[in-house]
Amino acid sequence: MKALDVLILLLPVAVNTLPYDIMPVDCADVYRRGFGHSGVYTIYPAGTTSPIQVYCDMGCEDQPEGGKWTVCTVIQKRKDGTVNFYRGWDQYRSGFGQASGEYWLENIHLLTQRKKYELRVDLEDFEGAKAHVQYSSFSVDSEHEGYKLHLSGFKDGGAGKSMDEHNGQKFSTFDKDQDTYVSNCAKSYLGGWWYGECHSVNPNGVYLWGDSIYGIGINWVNWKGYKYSLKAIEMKIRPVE
Ligand SMILES: [Ca+2]
Repeated sequence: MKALDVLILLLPVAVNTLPYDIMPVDCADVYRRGFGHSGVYTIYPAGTTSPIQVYCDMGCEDQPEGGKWTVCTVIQKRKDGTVNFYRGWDQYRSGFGQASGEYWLENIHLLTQRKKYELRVDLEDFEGAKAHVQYSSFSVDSEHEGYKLHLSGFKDGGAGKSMDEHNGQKFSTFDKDQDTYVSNCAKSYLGGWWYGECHSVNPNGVYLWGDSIYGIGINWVNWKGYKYSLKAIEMKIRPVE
């Protein structure tokens, strides 16, 4: 039995508290239960019978002096090319990869319905340079609505506004073209993403160790252009206070 499960069993159940409320929905909930180390934890965004594994980053923002410790739920992670991200719709819906490594989290839509979140995306190139962006509001509509992306409140950490272009787009995979382009962007650029006509960032593209064929790598155009594929990228969310 995992430490987290033990803790949940030991949590006193208040008279008016449903089981749903005592299960952690995200990493912020995990942290509140006393787990302060970054690592893999179990969360229940879809309820008690649907546990999912996630990586919790318990220090996801460079804090100014006296700043608050910030906890993020990692929803997407690339770092070494060990997981294939060129997958179909069902795979993006149910999530894939390993919480300890590279993955796409299931139930991102459900998470963003449970709480209001902001988004942070951390980028790293193969020379060790880092950059990030933040959006003070991040949510994803239901599958019925095409998993449409909503972003606002851009704050630059050196990576530029590339992701803005994807605000308001539906999610597309090679087997479900919901982009706004005449052809199939997911097929052209070998990922699954909120493609428009087609992309300015391609976090779920092919892992290419630097040099990228135009647009198919893990590109972030305002930072490195269409011909550079990043070493690492992490998309993470935290509840708005
Ligand atoms: Ca299309």
